[in-house]
Amino acid sequence: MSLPFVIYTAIILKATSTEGESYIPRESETRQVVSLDGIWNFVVPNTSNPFLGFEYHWYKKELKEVMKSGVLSMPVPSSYNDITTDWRIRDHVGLVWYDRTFFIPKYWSEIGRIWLRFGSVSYASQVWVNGQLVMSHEIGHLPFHSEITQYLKYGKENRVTVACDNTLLADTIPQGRVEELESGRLNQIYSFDFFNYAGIDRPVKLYTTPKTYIDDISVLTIEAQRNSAVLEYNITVIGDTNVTCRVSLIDKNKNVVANSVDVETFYGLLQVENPNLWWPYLMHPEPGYQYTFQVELIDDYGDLVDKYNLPVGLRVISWTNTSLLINGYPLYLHGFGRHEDADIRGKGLDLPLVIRDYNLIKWVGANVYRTSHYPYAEEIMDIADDMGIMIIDECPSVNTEFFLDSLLAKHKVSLTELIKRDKNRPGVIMWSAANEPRTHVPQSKEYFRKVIGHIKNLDQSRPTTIVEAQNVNAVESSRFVDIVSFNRYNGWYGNEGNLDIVTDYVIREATAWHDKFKKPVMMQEYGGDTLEGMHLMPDFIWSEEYQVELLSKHFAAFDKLRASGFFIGEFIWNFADFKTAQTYTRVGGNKKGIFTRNRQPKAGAHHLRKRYWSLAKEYYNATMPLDLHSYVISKLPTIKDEL
Ligand code: GCB
Repeated sequence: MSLPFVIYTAIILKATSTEGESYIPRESETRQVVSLDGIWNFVVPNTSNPFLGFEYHWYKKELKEVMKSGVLSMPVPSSYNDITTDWRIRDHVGLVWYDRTFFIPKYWSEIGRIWLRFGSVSYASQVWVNGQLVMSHEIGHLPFHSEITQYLKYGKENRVTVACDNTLLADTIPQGRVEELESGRLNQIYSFDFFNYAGIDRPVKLYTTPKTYIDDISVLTIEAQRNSAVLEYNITVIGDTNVTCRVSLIDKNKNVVANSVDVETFYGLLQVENPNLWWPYLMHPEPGYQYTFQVELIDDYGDLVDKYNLPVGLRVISWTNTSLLINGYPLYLHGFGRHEDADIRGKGLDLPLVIRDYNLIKWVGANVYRTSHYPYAEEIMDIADDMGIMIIDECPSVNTEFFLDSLLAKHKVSLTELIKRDKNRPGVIMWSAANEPRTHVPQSKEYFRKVIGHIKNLDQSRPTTIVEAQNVNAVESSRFVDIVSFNRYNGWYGNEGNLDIVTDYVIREATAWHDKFKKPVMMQEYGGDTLEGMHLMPDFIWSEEYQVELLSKHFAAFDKLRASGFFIGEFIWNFADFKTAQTYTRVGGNKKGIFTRNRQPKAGAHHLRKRYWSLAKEYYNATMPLDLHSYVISKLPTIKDEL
């Protein structure tokens, strides 16, 4: 079979790694941010010639000028797949095109530098401004940006064009395969269990910086005690480095609690007396406390050149062979695996949904989730930092089957970009290098030794994990990590209907992982598909009763394991129902959520809530919500006394 897209993905996928400033654009006295979100023009090319757009230079004109018809309206940010009524668009494999126009005020020509930044485009993309190629990026769920100062027309209308390719192949992250059907249509095949949504799925921003600007900031809490904390910082500046860098740590009452001026190295330490440490939700009455780390560049005349305000939390993560600690206190993690997923918008960032999800996370009493199976939007991460929700930050490597050198290189790039993006976040407590790679395959050992080594080169302040699903006896890759994670679907993909075996199986397996690797152990996935509103008694698979019972059998195992001293976390799969590829094992998607896709609770959510709050009470003496148990009966001592 000839696969034209293998060639054009090769063109489009020539990744130019993003350089410099990796943090989210924020406005300040020296910076402006303008959103390019809204309705863009959208074209799905005639698949008989996927090259058409490149051959005819569609990026040189407006799509509406190029095309006689077929230009659709597409919201940004959103996945494009479920917006239209056409299954061909939903299941399209290959390139799609977006464009829109925008105005640049005349005075911006004097402002310094203008940048264009995409929160993510899935999977690969090329971007043109006024017909000139300004950047290419490969791997979804990660931001990229480029300076576009020289490509803009000032005081005039400008145009941005994006070609986006969703093709997954053996050396993309994640892996996939494409087949040509008898009908001539291309079909994307992948083994991971979520819909391969695509498009400009996160915000697009134009922003300005001065010519001399703060390029990158790294902060690291190196000491977090009750009466003192020490923050190490490292700042890089691009442009005229003959500026003074003033650094201040400002508390929520706007008091400067520490500062320093360092002309030479832009590196230093800040000491804070009686700090407000960053504590997780439920562990402290004021969780998620963040200071503002303010960086100012000052020129010889004392004028402000550039300024950036970064929220920072003071906290230290540490770990031993049996435990994970924050600020010296042992953690017990109780949370979820999740997805960025909702009807219509797919993986598109949707702020009402984001806040609803956090309200549910808090309601249910979870203190953590894993960004299964890819990095989540920065807006979502910001709220976790702010609310004190801990995050296991996963890169987009899921179900890796073939351990190619070319894949390893990209896997490392995905981790570099992820760590660059999230290195300063207090909520991120661990890096997950992959979900369910085929680690029974011998080549996986060397592959993951390199992957974990790469993470350690970039950040040693957080532990690492690989979320394993192969038989513990066959796995070697978890030798390299700090915390062992495993997924297992007892009572669902094995022994379905036999819930009486679950507790023992879970205890046995968790113990085996610990015995083999001598590391703390977490169960990262367990659960069963549950059709909302389906009630069957006695419990039967797919019913809400079965999910409740399946959870209970795991809870019993977790309690025994907690007592054993090495078991540090339980994560139900999944927070909410989500869309998958079409298969006879999925009725409209994966239904293992304790919430529906519409974010309403199943019976399992109420059940889980009682456990998570009880754990929070037991470990951190959290105050239980008053509505945890609905009113049933009061003791009437007077009646008994009278008898
Ligand atoms: C898994 C995967 C997850 C799936 C889940 C399931 O092991 O990690 O992506 O969705 O099983 O429900 O099958």
